[in-house]
Amino acid sequence: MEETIFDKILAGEIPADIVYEDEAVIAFRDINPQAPTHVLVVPRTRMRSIADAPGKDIKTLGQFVQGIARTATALGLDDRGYRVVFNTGPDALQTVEYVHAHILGGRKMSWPPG
Ligand code: DGP
Repeated sequence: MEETIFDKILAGEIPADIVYEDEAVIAFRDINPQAPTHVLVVPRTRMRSIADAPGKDIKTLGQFVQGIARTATALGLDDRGYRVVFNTGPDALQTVEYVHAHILGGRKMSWPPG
């Protein structure tokens, strides 16, 4: 798989505003925020998108999901709530081919999403 911008952030080669990290994930603020709080959670184990999840081990996937929840807690979003988005493939406008969860919060969301 080709190296992505998130590989470089994980390797410390380019800077990011990191808000949470643990042994399994790193979380940093999106460069183009769509809400008052907009953070990307990236697992240290590479996947192209969430569509690769069936081929990954349960521990890696579980730690990824726990990392998303822990990041939201660290951001103080638990009381008001937040949205988690996995853009997957061209119809969903996925632009970075390294799986990432968007955490969006700090405002009332609308539904359906655009
Ligand atoms: P997606 O469409 O789901 O692939 O979203 C990728 C997100 O990554 C997009 O919201 C902008 C963000 N992004 C792209 N390049 C960088 C970067 O260099 N730094 C940070 N912090 N975010 C980035």
